[in-house]
Amino acid sequence: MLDRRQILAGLGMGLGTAAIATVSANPLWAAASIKPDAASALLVIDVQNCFLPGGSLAVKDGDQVVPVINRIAKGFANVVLTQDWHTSGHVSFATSHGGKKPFETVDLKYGKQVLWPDHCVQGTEGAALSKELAIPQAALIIRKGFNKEVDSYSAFTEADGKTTTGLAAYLKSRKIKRLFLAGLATDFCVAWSALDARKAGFETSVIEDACRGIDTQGSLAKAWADMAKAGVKRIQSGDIVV
Ligand code: VGL
Ligand code: ZN
Repeated sequence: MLDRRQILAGLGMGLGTAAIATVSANPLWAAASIKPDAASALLVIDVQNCFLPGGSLAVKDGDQVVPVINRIAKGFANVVLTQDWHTSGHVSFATSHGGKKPFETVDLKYGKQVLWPDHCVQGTEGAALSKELAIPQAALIIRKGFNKEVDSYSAFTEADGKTTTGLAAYLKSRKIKRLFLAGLATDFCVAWSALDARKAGFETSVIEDACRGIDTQGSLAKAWADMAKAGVKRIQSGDIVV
């Protein structure tokens, strides 16, 4: 049976291609059409107190992702959570580089590193997952960024580009083929995880309204452009059948 999207795209045939693209891309009223199956997993990235309002690296409106994530998580049998999990004095902290301020950059052995306020220090309340997250079926929590000298935005591979967290092997051994990403922050840990998910061969979608970005020095637009180029799909929570 044709769904409304196909019917409208069909009606658009007399219009220019631009109009057809607009109609078929992602209409707000489109019925949810993505049904998570046994080979699908939801990755919930870094929904931790430090990234929520009042936290040391608060992402604007970061708390608004929580109800969205809680709702869609009901549709997933497979859920993995991540936690940014730094040592004190971590190399990504501005305080570890005399004279540097948060959001400035330094060149490290593995490349350019944005410097952050101290955040997500192992075992602290700031590093804890939001108490509002309600995903009891989540089977794995991946912690990352615990190497004092190397950051890890990605849930798969540290910023040295080679040390893995084991997540890809875990997902593959559980026969997961499709990944859906949500959480904080769109332009850092979500984007880097999505790009590595593509490199590891997973079909990968980022759920835009289940994420919020930091957006420093054009990072949010760049992240979406990099993800599009890598074949990451940009979807909305309403696209998912719960
Ligand atoms: C993140 C900056 C520093 C993130 C983590 O979770 O996106 N961003 N550490
Ligand atoms: Zn961090």
